[in-house]
Amino acid sequence: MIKLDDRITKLLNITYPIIQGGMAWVAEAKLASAVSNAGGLGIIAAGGAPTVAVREQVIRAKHATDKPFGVNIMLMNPDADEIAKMIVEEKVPVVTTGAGNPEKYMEMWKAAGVKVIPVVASVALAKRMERAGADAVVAEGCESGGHIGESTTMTLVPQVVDAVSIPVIAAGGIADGRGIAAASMLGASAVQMGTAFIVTEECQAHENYKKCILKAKDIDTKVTGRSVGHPVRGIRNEQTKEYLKLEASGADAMELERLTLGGLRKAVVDGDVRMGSVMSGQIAGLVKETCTCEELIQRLMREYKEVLEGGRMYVK
Ligand code: TUI
Repeated sequence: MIKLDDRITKLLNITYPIIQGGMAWVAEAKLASAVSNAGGLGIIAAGGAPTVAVREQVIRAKHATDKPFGVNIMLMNPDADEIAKMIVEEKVPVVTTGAGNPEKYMEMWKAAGVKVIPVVASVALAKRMERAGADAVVAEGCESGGHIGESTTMTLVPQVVDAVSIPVIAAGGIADGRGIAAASMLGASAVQMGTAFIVTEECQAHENYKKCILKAKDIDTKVTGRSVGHPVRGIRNEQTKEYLKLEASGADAMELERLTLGGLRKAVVDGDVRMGSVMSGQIAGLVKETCTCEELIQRLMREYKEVLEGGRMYVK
């Protein structure tokens, strides 16, 4: 029987090997603290927010939990340098990064005792991150929502596991105990999930956003932005339809950006799921009910154990 090892739970001082992904606009203090209180690792997403707003979320999370939590820095954020320093000032226990290479901050974070977990979409970046002193990496397959790489979770995770000695956290396409068991078979030490946490009661995303995920079928996500080198996965709607039409007609980056600028805020905060960006992973089709973070994590662990003990979860 193959089981997830305890390298990540030990490293992060958490009960369950389940990490909630840092989703811009969606992953705020309320969600992150609920996940941490339930025994996983909650993460506050900086997204494109200014430092002052991210710091406020960190302070809120500190009031809401005494368990470890993390901050995700989206490295294209113009405030990334400042947020990187704020993490040290506020003694945030864990930092994850996305959409870039965080090497220039590693020394500062390591010196301050912050656990550093870059999200990578390739073996090359995983190796580089290990050399730079990362404590672990999240290997994120292109089943994920938001900004994605080229490889699937099934192909990326074992290749990253073979290429590095630090623990690997699998992400992309995981939303139940079967997914966690599969990740353990590929050599992962933990999983990171995003889409499944969006529909939890503690997540403050707009009800329309949650409904889109709850009613999505297997084929309901689309990838836009491949032509401009910035692929983003989300639930198909009027915006993705128009975007893909423009892309096929050879529109330039400026024209395309007009369609997506502020689109995530529009969907998450205003509930405009027609013309906003409803970022979501391909696993949305498996996400069918709302529950608390505690209930979700308990269910995931129960299902995972059932699968390990002989596949009971598959019996109808
Ligand atoms: O970062 C993510 N996913 C994201 S970030 C995001 S914010 C956003 N907001 C509005 C529009 C578009 C995006 C939404 N989703 N995942 C981690 C991730 N990192 N996926 C892929 C990468 C990545 C890609 C290239 C990391 C590094 C990289 O190259 C760095 C290098 O220097 O080699």
